[in-house]
Amino acid sequence: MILKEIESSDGVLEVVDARCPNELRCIKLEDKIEELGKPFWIIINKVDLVPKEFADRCKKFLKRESNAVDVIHVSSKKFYGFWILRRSLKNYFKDTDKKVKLVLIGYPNVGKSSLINMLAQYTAASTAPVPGHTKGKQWIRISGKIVLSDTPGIIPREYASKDWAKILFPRDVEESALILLEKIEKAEGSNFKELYGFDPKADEDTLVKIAQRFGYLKKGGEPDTHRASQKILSDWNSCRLTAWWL
Ligand SMILES: Nc1nc2c(ncn2[C@@H]2O[C@H](COP(=O)(O)OP(=O)(O)OP(=O)(O)O)[C@@H](O)[C@H]2O)c(=O)[nH]1
Ligand SMILES: [Mg+2]
Repeated sequence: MILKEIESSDGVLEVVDARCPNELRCIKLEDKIEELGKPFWIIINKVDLVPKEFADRCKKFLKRESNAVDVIHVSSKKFYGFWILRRSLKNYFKDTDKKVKLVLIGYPNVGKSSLINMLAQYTAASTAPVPGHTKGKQWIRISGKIVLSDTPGIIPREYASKDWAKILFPRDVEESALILLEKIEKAEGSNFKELYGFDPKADEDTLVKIAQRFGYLKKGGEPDTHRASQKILSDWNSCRLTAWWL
């Protein structure tokens, strides 16, 4: 499904989360994109959630380690990055006469929809359907000839590493929360202590402490670690909880 979208495009915007940009890129898919002969950009979204020094270091790292045409910082929340992205795209396609159709892809929760909304706001007056495509599909006009599909491609579970498959597509929330906690425990920095009142540690006791702190108790007063796990995952997904690592 996602491969079809990529195949019928002229280029791909791969969105990653600034909190852990290298772990949330999909190298397997990048290789496929290259095999198909398409250019791709890595878009580091949510840069407002990490220190600037860290974001800059990630950008340098990804420029060196990947075959992306360019690596761009954006924050869909702060409306940052549109013009830099547009300049990079225009520059790459400057010798092309025909229309350029781009597709945006990324794992769940990296901010694909937010980013599309941000881009659409810059170009609100100029979104237009392109003939010959599924009815209802809208194209966001980035420049005169460059358009982006407003329907992002979600990278499926099969492409994710074992850890991220469990965090992003959770089945057993306690297990998922502990895997995320382990990453946060080893992170370069985080606001975990500010949010929960103690240092992050990937163990059952942390879930118990969170349950007690927020009053998540089962009948009989036993701490509800299931709800505590849901809280950690939801704070991470809603970006209240931040932590960063390469
Ligand atoms: N701080 C911050 N939060 C962001 C930014 N972009 C997105 N978010 C938040 O990240 C969460 C996920 O954003 P979405 O745009 O829904 O992500 P998505 O990739 O479309 O997610 P799925 O549709 O589930 O695949 C939401 O809580 C957003 O508010 C950003 O630049 N900065
Ligand atoms: Mg979405």
